Amino acid sequence: MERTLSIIKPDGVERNLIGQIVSKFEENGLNIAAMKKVRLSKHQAEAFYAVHKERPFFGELVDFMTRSPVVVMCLKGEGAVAKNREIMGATNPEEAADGTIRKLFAKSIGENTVHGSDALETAKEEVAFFFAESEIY
Ligand code: YYY
Ligand code: MG
Repeated sequence: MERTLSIIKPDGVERNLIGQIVSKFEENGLNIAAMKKVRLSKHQAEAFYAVHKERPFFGELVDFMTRSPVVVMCLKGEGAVAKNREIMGATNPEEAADGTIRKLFAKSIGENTVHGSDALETAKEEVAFFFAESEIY
């Protein structure tokens, strides 16, 4: 069983899409092992996306992610990291496959509705960024 981190970003929470997005994960065989709503601080958003700190979009990304609350989840299942990325769709919603969360809901590459860990190692770090082991079921 793998674990991965999912975030419903501010644009998804603001548009009342939490239920529809969670359903996508459950329908595709992923289990919600932990879940909470949080408002990220600037410091938290900068730390979470530190890998992108030299990129031109970093400032906008941090502003967006701190604009309003997000929902963070630990998803669990067989091949959860890759499966979550598949359910999410490509970073740019214009390139995302039909039926994916980003194709269905995302408005732009900047406001693309969901985050998902990109590899097993980053998944471990990202899950631990938000959840204590005792909060994961
Ligand atoms: O993992 P994923 O979210 O699909 O994309 P990343 O390349 O890790 O970028 C993180 C985040 O940064 C992306 O979801 C939106 C934003 N972003 C952007 O605003 N403009 C880009 N050209 C690339 C990424
Ligand atoms: Mg990424």
